Amino acid sequence: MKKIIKTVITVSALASMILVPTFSASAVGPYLDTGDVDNNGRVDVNDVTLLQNYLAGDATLSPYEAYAGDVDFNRVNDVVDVSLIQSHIAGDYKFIRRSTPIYFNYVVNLNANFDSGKAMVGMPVTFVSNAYNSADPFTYEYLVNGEVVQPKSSADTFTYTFSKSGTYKITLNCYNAFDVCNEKTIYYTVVDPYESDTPVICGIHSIVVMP
Ligand SMILES: [Ca+2]
Ligand SMILES: [Ca+2]
Repeated sequence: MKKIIKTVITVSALASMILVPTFSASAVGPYLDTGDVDNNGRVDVNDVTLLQNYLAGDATLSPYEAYAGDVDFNRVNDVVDVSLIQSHIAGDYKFIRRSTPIYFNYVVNLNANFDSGKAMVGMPVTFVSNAYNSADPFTYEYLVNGEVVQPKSSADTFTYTFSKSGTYKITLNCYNAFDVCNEKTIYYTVVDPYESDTPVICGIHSIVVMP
């Protein structure tokens, strides 16, 4: 049987919803002061002590405290940060930047990579995402119909092969450096391939963004 591939737009009840690019406005949250490890509004010896205790294994730091205590912004809390905070308190050192804004509603995008495959049963599809306007590094967790299909990691893409036709809820939970989660959900429709004397029909990517 001669197979001819043809694409057809998948239509679902959800298609009546507005198709828009995945985008959300960012909003500025409070600022984190560099070196203010305990986040009490001033940089003093107590911040040095807390960081030293953490390095000695005698204290834990929240993501906010760890970020404020990484005063050379190399994503590591170590003795260099302790020394720099001490120098700062003594007036001998100025931090690279004095504060960092915390964005709670930062921009998260999630889409199918339209070149990765057709939206068809048995065909791997790669989803891509990115986030910006907040403190990085970002981490990403992906869910299909509420089930985690790719655990939280630095990977901003995931590939999934659908075994049944239908409309799927694809969710991205994105976390910024402060572990603040922003969610993005899309609906993605997958169709069955079939063969006949007329062209084989398969789906193209049909995405509906949650309002
Ligand atoms: Ca402090
Ligand atoms: Ca550091």
